[in-house]
Amino acid sequence: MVNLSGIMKEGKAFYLAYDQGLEHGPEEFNDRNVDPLFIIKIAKEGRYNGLIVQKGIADKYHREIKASKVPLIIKLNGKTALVKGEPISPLLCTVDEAVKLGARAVGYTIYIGSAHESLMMKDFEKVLREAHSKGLPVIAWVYPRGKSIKGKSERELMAYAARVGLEIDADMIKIKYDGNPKDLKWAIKAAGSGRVKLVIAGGSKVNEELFIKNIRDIIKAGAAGVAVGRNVWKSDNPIKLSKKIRKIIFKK
Ligand code: FBP
Repeated sequence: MVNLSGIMKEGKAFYLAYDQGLEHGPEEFNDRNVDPLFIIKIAKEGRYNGLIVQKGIADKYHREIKASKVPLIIKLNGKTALVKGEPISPLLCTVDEAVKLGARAVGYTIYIGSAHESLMMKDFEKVLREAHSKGLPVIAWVYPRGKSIKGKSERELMAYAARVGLEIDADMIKIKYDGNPKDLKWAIKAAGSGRVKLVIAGGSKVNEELFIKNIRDIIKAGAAGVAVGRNVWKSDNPIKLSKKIRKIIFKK
């Protein structure tokens, strides 16, 4: 098992995700949050213990990310939202490159259920082996997608995503929350009741009250933390909101 202390504090994870420029495109942004410097400032002032970006931002904003002292998590694969059909997320950055850019951990997406699932599983295995040989934790984004998941319940899919993370030996699993704390408790059990840390994605922007309620429920259910993006950097006051989330996660 690799050491997670570089990206966790007191066993908790509090990450700011900013790979949506690739995954969704600039339509997610406004004049303020289109600028990576604005995000780095939130990560620093909000005292996140991880900033998740693709290699391009890690490279072009290397100086500022380093100066912020926020641990860097590089997402190694990705795709745009423009291609339709069964999703596949190709590798865009190697573990070696991530290490050179100063990453403390790497992230990798697997779309379970996609017709291309096996290719992503195979790449994940290589990434895991390389990362572990360098003592670097691997966070698996496990998202059920594709035609084959139609008709399956959200509870079933969320627990399956969590279990896949345990089975493939991810150090941490990032999944989407279906909004039901009971289902999340089951997913946490499926992931070995804490043997693999579970972090939850924020999702598209919702009103702050609901967002905070979800974070409370998520932490109460036993998740290790959150990796949030849009709900924070689209907020009118991202630092204030970050402080609220921090308080729920760290209870201080
Ligand atoms: P958000 O908190 O903004 O949802 O970010 C979490 C995340 O996993 C990002 O890392 C990623 O860009 C995005 O969601 C992918 O979302 P989707 O696959 O649903 O388009």
